Amino acid sequence: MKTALVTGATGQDGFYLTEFLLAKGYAVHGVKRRSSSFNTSRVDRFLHDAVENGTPYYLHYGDLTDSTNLIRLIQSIQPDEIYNLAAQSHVAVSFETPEYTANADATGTLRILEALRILGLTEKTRFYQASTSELYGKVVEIPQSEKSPFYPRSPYGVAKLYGYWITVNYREAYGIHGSNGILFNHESPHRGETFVTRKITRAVSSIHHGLQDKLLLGNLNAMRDWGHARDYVEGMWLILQQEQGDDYVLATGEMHSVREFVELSFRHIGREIVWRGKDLEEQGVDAKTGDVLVAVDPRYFRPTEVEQLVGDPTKARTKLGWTHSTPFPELVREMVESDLVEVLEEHKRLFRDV
Ligand code: NDP
Ligand code: GDR
Repeated sequence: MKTALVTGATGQDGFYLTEFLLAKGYAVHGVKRRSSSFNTSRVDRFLHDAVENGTPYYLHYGDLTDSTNLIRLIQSIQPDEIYNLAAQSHVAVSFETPEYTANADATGTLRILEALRILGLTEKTRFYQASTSELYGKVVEIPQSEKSPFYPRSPYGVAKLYGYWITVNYREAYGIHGSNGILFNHESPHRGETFVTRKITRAVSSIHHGLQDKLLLGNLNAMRDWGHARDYVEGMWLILQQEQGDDYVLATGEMHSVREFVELSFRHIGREIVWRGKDLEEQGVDAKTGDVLVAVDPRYFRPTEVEQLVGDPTKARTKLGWTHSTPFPELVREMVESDLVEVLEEHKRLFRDV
């Protein structure tokens, strides 16, 4: 049985990757950080299965900012594969907490790689780094491939740039089987609620149930290459199954705007959006009733924005045999349908005890 260590186990990708690796017969050790309230809702089902059915799933306290903890964990687990998914992953928040973001996302990556060196695991353990399309930032070529130049536009992007290069450096300097997955945006019903896609699908669902009037957003014109997280975790695993460590773009090759995501989400609840006004005054209005359903709020603008990203996944397709399998409209539909149920359940839970 192979053993995998997954940092960021409680996040969106941590959930899908754990599900995938358990199905492949791995023993999975997740790392969760300490939090004052519960942060394991995505992985509770694995914990339950571990107790009830003996599923080889283990959750450990840990933090990417604590090297002693990482060394101890890696020493006791002796993993065959490490997937470093942990990060302060919110681009807008990284402008507010730049030093912490660098500590977790940049130095955190170094801490794991150093742990492998200190523990003499450079030959045994394969390492996956969660790199990102945010590395391209201010885009100079479209679509972006493994060969496109990087120009990060946020403290998050800059921290991840370090994570990318330190992984390449440890591969070249110490022969570690280290790889970067340069993943373009991937979403799902398990996406964090403050990323734009989930914020939209939750708001659309709340509006449908009469629990919210309108949705406030920042840059409606930003364009992203959005895929489904379930497809992308398979790519992560394939990357670590290759003979040599290497760097791969995982993307759909299609680009859509935030505006399109909004329109499509509202269409699922039978409401057609028309756009009125310009810039800060812009509003999305219900075509039939004239109700304002979307408004622009400058609080959600970023000091420096990444306007458009679209990836070229040719290398992943030809070398890994990887492709995404969820078309954009299907992704939006799945997220809206899931939130239509979840938002209502949350609301009922909230008012049940009052
Ligand atoms: P999430 O934000 O959903 O998950 C991040 C995880 O990291 C959470 O489990 C979080 O814990 C944990 N974490 C945060 N800080 C620390 C820390 N200091 N020590 C230990 N754990 C920490 O992100 P995703 O699942 O969406 O993304 C996974 C990785 O992939 C991230 O590194 C992200 O930057 C990167 N990425 C994501 C893309 C995407 O579109 N989703 C695209 C490209 C890259 P907690 O649950 O307590 O918050
Ligand atoms: P991103 O994702 O920054 O691409 O990073 P996010 O969903 O936060 O933003 C996408 C685009 O939408 C615009 N936007 C808004 N974004 C948010 N969060 N909230 C809003 O109200 C809003 N209005 C417009 C943003 O300006 C942006 O252009 C994600 C994260 O998962 C990273 O960790 C990962 O590395 C990249 O994707 C690839």
